[in-house]
Formats: sequence, C-alpha cells, structure tokens
Amino acid sequence: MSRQDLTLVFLKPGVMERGLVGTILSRFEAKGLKIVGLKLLRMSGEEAREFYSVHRGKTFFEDLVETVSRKDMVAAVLRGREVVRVVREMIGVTDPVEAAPGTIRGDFGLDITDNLIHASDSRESFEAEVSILFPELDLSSWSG
Ligand code: 3AN
Repeated sequence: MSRQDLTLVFLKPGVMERGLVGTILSRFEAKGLKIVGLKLLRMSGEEAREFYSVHRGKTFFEDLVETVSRKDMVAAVLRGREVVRVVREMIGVTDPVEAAPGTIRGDFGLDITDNLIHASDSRESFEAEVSILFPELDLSSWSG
C-alpha cells in the first residue's frame, strides 16, 4: 500500500443524526475505494482546533469547531488510485449550494459549515489529519 493511495474523511455529526452514514460510505465503496480504517469518535474541542488550525482566526472558526465536536462522528481512511483527488471530486465544493448535483454536498446539504463531510486535500494534509484521528495507524509500515 502506498501513502499516495490513502485519504481521510469524516462524516460530520449531522450526517449521523440524519442517518446518512451508510448512504455516503456506500458511494465510496461503489466507486471502488476500500475502507481501510473506520471508527466512531467524538472529537474534543481541542482536537477540532488542531485539525482545523489553518482556519484559526476566521469568522467561522468557532462555529466550525462546535459543529464537528458537538456529537459523535464517523471517520474513515480510504484507499484507491488517486484517492485524494477522486474523493475531493466526489464530495464537491465547500458550499453545498454551489456543489454540483451528483456530489455528496450537492445532493445532501445546504449548510456551509455543517457541510456533511471533510476530506483531506493533499497527501500532506492526510498525514497530519490521520495522526490526529487515527494515531494508532502506523504509516511507516506502508511503503511508498
Ligand atoms: P473543504 O472542507 O471544502 O476543504 P475548507 O478546508 O476551506 O473546505 O474549510 C473547512 C471547513 O470550514 C468547511 N468544511 C466548512 O465546514 C467550513 N467553512 C469553510 N468556509 C466557510 C465559510 N465561508 N463559512 C462557514 N464555514 C466555512
């Protein structure tokens, strides 16, 4: 397995509340991606602040931290060819109002902060994010 072939997603708490976890994960499976890590977790406010540290100071930062840390969520590590790019295409642009029909945000949401899902936007982001949400995964044992 190559690190290039891995990405991290999490389904924000609103997805759990709406019962859309299976619907969304099944899209990734149907595309041919493999789920190689999966967990139900509650992010602490501190973890959420670290996770989204690039957005610190922005007007929506506290709202974002509250949105993702208020309840349980589902996080997954996905594997597949060009997976970072493929998953970003599948989730759609940040604002669900602008996201194309056929994308996850385009099909299931309206709210920009509670926009259903996070996905790593680069291999560097993936490595930082996986160390926060899946610290037990040993990436060094995965060549590439
Ligand atoms: P994406 O999740 O599409 O990569 P980022 O990384 O720019 O988008 O933003 C991270 C998260 O911050 C988004 N998923 C969304 O929840 C929230 N966010 C981004 N931009 C805004 C905004 N203008 N207003 C409110 N929330 C925002």
